[in-house]
Amino acid sequence: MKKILPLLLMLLCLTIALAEDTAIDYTSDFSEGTDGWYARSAGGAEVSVTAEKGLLITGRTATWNSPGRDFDLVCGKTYALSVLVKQDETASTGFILSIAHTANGTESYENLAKCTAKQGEWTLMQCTYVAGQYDRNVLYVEGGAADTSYQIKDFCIYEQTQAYGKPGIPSLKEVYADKFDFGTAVVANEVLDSDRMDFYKSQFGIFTYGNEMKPDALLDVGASMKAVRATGDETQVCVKFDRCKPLLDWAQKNGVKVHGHTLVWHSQTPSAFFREGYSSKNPLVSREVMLARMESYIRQVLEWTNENYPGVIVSWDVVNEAAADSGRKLRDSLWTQVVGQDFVNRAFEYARKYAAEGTKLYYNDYNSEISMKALVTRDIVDSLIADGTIDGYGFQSHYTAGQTNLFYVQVAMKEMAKRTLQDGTPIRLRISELDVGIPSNTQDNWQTQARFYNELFQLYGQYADQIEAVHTWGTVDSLSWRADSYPLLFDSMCQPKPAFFAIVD
Ligand code: 9MR
Repeated sequence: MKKILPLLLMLLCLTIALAEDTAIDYTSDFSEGTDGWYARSAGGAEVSVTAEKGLLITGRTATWNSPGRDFDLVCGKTYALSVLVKQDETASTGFILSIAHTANGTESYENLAKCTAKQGEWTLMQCTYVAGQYDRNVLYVEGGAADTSYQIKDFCIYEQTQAYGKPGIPSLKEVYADKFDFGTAVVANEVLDSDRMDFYKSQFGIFTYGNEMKPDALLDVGASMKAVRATGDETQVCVKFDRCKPLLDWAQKNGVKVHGHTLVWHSQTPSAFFREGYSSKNPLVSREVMLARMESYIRQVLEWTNENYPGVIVSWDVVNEAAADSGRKLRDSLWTQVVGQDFVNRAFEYARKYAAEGTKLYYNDYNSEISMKALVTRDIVDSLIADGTIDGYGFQSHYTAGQTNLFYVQVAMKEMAKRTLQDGTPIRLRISELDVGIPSNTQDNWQTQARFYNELFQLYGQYADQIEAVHTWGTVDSLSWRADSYPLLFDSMCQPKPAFFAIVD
């Protein structure tokens, strides 16, 4: 054993050294050539090095033509990216830093960061990206009209290797354990980073997917179209669950709860769902067919999740954002056009029919602190209470420090909290998508944001008996849907911000 030990140690060091070598830490260097960058184009576009040591793309004939480079990204690893871009052709032009990834021969795209570059000014784009499961990853910068020429330089990408969070910080879920569940929403690739998820698990007790359980993720339009063709039955609905499985698998394995978002919504729902033969060119189906499709979709989603992940999904947003932005009425949508004014009631009726016993059913909406919208959301909730199908209301809570008036938030909560369900219990409340934007990432704004979060949580404390859960809509600023407003409790390096300490201290 004594003889083998040094050998084993050597092997271990070698493995660590090799592993470290593979972590990307790259800055573009155009001093001796194009450094592996090339023009993404079907021919015609070219890249060349300029006197400013930038990389210029010329001869573009399509908007997707762009300077790109292949990178070996590792699934689940988090990368920090930045690049400077400059154009000399128009007063100002928008640019996007994007990734083209390929899996099983199919290329797909994600936009990672945006900027507007004024004529002649080097302009910065930066972001964080968690890599997905792909065979090839090409990072590229595109923008301007199809024939605009532009330069990039100082493209940096490095793998974030420092620990998530800070040792010894309090845990949100533990601090609020006697009041309500503390949760967060994740974007698809976050779930692939096991270290990140371990940290999230130490902070949060309930998780939501930002996009992967919405109708556009679960409805299989192609298969539904084929099923209608094969049977002549317009009520056929086919669903698929590949996109939502990673979080559900992780939650099941780790004994963590999930909140489902969302069964019925006017947005992120393919318009083909509402049309004959699932073809976007065809006329809308009848109310009867649409109700049958709605019931079938809700039944299949709830049955599949109940069978495969019993007890994991404890609550659902059954309908999201049905209230109009102005006027005391429902929002005009394909749901109201095809089904009519009772589509929310029908969705809850079906959800109640197929949900496992004890699953809490929520109606979820935004801006419910704003006068008319507050009335409509209460009208919707009242009609669902009369039907006996609802358990609670979700305040999305996308706020902006300095703009959102906390007094109205307080009034909205007080009014909603007065409602009693048919069994005599008070309505459940949920803060479902909390984030608080600030204009820029400065110490002063961080403090203003911290005060806002602190006041909000004082309010939540007053309603702790009725609040089931508070979820922030994401964890780190750079992966938020409002990344430009730095609205969350952790910065892009997953370090706690003053807002975090303002609600745990
Ligand atoms: O966080 C989601 C973002 O990644 C999507 O681009 C966006 C598209 O609609 O939806 C975001 O989530 C929304 C949620 O589903 C409903 N309330 C508003 C949220 C922010 O737009």
